[in-house]
Amino acid sequence: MGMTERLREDAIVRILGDLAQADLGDPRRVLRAQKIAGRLATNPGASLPNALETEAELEGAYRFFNSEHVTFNDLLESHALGTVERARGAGVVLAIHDTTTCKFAHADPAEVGYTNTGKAGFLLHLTLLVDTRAWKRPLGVVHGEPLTRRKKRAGKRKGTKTPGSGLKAKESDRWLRGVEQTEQRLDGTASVIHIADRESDSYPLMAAMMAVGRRFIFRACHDRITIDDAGSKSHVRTLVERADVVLERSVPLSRRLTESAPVARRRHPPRDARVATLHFATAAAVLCAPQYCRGFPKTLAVNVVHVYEHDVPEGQAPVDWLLYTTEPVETAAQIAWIVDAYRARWLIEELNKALKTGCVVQERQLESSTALLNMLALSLPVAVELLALRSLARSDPSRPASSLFTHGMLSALRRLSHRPLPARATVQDALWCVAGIGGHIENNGQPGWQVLQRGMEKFLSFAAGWCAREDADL
Ligand SMILES: [Mn+2]
Repeated sequence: MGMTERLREDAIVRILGDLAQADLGDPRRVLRAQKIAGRLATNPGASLPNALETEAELEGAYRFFNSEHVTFNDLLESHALGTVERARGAGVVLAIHDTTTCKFAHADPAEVGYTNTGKAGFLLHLTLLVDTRAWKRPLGVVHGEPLTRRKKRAGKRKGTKTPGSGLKAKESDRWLRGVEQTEQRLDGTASVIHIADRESDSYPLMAAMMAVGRRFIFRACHDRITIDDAGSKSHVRTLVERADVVLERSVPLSRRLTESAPVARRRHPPRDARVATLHFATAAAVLCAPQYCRGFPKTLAVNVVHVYEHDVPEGQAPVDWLLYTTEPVETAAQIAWIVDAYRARWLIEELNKALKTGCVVQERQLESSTALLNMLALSLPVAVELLALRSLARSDPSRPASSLFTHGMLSALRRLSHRPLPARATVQDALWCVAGIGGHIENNGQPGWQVLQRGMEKFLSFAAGWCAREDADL
């Protein structure tokens, strides 16, 4: 895969600065880590042999990733400390939690672990901190936890969980571990709102968080039972469906492609790009503890925000989110803020993609989960900075394109693109041209990661030749 965008010097300085704090037992190892990270940062998405300049460097990198003295946690730790520093003074930060599957086609599952489908890979649970000021700047990852299944899942029947074959029993506790780790690291320097998708929906999780005053916006998976003052019970959905619509909003939805796994397809049906009119309704709900939840409070008082869509085009699944939150829902502004905060969850999806489209998944020389995780840990800060760049282009599209690309690259882009690039091009103009090169079709709405990646790949290989010719004059 080609690189996506070019990282600016300040981003690289941040990455290397964080690594300087790493405790790897030997300062030479820190230097090695910085050297590799520096190469990855100036060459994001390139394979290791392409990113590293000499044979000696490449061998050094393989030795580093395979070293018994280097661990995922130690490498992540320095980035997490830097992230906390960046969160200082941010006031309110979002902590977005998510679990993603990392697959390694070249690897042996007996060595790196088994995915759901029995292929080689593991799960990675990450917590991304996001600034809520001017634009939603991703600050970095404060918690990362690999989850490795050492045995192939037995049987294919739905819902079968043979003990020992799947995830460890308390693996669902990863959400709470991520929350508590984040809070501990920040230690009050910023106020945190935790965000997660349907996978996190758990009464014990919400109960444990509320007991110590944690704030959250979680998407509901189950339609839970609620109880009112008079003691009568109903479902959460019934409550919000009775509530008045308090806000309406037009929101552009991006196109979503079909996913290969049937479960994923059911959860995330493919969708065309469209502008959706979303309706927002809220209710205060007192959730009843499910039967199996012993030792937890019998009820939990939360606010519920329902975001949904009428008049959906034929064949498209309507937007329908049920959010549980500790945040107030008294005014339209508060409700809009909650939904916007939840929508910032796309950042972690993008981070996962950026991380996985990089060299990590293709690196054939790394065969153990330890080495692959070390590689992931060094790639993570690079992926965060790439994400920040894209997120800035989204939120401040009128910035000059020259803040992203050199003069030579812009002239190469102008030459290659069939879409016109204005003289004083903005970041948005440049990305639009790149998307066109990647085969983006205007009617499909905003270009996605893949089309940009493809366009960027073509553009960069063209620009490399173009700029080399210009440099030859120097
Ligand atoms: Mn998820």
